[in-house]
Amino acid sequence: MKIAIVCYPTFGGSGVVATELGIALAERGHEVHFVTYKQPVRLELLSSNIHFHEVHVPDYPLFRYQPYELALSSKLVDTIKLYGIEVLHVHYAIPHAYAGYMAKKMLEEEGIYIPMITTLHGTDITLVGNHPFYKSAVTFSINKSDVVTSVSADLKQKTFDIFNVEKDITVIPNFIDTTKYSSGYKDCQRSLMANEDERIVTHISNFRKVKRIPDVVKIFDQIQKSVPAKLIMVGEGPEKKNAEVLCEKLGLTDKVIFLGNSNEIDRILCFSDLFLLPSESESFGLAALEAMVNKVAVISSNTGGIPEVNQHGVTGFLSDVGNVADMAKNAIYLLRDDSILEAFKKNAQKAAENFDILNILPLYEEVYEKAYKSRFKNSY
Ligand code: GMT
Repeated sequence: MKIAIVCYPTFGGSGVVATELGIALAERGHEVHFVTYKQPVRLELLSSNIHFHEVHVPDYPLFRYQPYELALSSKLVDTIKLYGIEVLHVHYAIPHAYAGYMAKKMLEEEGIYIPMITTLHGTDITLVGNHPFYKSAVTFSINKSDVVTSVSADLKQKTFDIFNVEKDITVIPNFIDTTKYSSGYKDCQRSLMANEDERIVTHISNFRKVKRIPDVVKIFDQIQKSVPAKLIMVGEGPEKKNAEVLCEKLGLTDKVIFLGNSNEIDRILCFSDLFLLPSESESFGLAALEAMVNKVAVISSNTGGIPEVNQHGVTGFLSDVGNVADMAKNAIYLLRDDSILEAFKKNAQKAAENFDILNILPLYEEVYEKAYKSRFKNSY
């Protein structure tokens, strides 16, 4: 099929999922066209059936806000016509579903029907989309999508709770390509990060408030009082500075390494023992799944879709949001004992296999087929 994918090209989970999905679809013989304002970070190689179309928003002094939705919907119309695109898949409702719907209606004027699949990722529903300034437009664009998918059962329920949604929502969990990890790094070069007697604890995120970054530091502070350890913080975002200040205040500066954004997540996870994800809300927790497939146990909050990924007492532990003491206690339990830690790490890797791309990709293909067939029903 010829598929256009709209996503955020940055380090966020929704962009990562959209990019990995596009790459996997192309490997299965589909023709994939990414339409976004920058080449997606994980899209390193373009090939004959992966295309990238950049959306330009020219600066014009009259505008206080540059109209990205307008530029995106125009670019979609042009791309869909030029390449004979058969389905449009937008990731993250705001503003992609809105712009996608405008493109769809413009094309209808020319007798072209393009089905639109909207995948909800989390903050587009729970945080941003929920805001009264956006809510009507988000509700409208969800209801006008031909197919709506969500990355967890919890997010599906939240969407029904928050919005007046008339459409059914298909849950398609996020995925991982386990074959990429099965061989693994032979030499993790863990000695670059920690001494032999130290455990390595890792956190990866965009350092937004929702990630509860101070909890990450406080949990680690408790851990290192009982078990020799280092904390590796990967990512960039508004909470990073405060985290650095907190580390200094707690006397942790020589035990915490801030690495910034990285394209070498697997290399970092390769030498990690434990992953911390104490988020306030999390529709799925792709970062936790990426840790698990790399054989890293997970200490997380029990919020949103995380319990659909991290299994309490099996792949790690879940605690109430903000319960730093409980998370630290569970982390110490795992890190103190080699055999317990190894068992949890193995379980984590095994559980990640349930989310193998080979199981999940056909679910998206099914949705595309269904949406594509709906053009007969909707043609005029
Ligand atoms: O976690 C973030 O802040 C980034 C955000 C995004 O939109 O890129 O991630 C959301 O989508 C990911 C992929 O589906 C999910 O794994 C994350 O749980 C979800 N984040 C939240 O719900 C806070």
